[in-house]
Amino acid sequence: MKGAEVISKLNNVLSGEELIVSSNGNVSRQAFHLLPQPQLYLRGSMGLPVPIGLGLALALPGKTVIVLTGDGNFLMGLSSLATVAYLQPLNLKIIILDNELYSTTGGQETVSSNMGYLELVLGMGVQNINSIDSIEKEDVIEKILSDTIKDPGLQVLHIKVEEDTISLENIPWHPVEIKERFLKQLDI
Ligand SMILES: Cc1ncc(C[n+]2csc(CCOP(=O)(O)OP(=O)(O)O)c2C)c(N)n1
Ligand SMILES: [Mg+2]
Repeated sequence: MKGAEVISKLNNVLSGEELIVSSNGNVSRQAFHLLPQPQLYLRGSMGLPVPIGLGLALALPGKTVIVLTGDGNFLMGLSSLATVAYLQPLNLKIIILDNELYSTTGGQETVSSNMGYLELVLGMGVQNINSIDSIEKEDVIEKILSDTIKDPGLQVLHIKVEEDTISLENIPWHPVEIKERFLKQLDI
């Protein structure tokens, strides 16, 4: 399955109350077009979805925070996962869409094809890690996504996906507008 198809499946299992942080490039564009708006769509700021998701989860413990990240973004901000594991925010759910590429910038290879995500994330101290292939698990992926966001505690889901062939239109909002719209709906 392609990353956008996984995000569409995620849309089917959201309650609408979740806060979603998406990584820059295609993932944020897909989140913008395929999920309820507004969310925190990162633009330009590569590597930051996990630390920003961590901050949100700690600040708003009553909210479920979902981080949707490409593999390149996840790897760039990898050290923050150790902090996540140490702090164990119960309301944080991290979904890694791993196409083994920096697809947004032309499909250069990341180092993901050489990595064992399960062992890596476990070794960092996250107990609830699931690593799946979207093609093998196509029939049950919606259930796995649902479990990831609804099961109690810190959860990490690593999904191998196929490269997206359609690039969706860019987000029409400036980053400042994204922040303002996101904060406004938080009602704090
Ligand atoms: C520090 C930095 N380096 C490079 C870029 C350019 N850039 C934007 S998106 C992207 C690829 C992101 O890869 P990934 O998170 O795997 O998402 P994908 O494009 O594969 O969906 C890159 C290299 C950037 N925005 N910031
Ligand atoms: Mg990628």
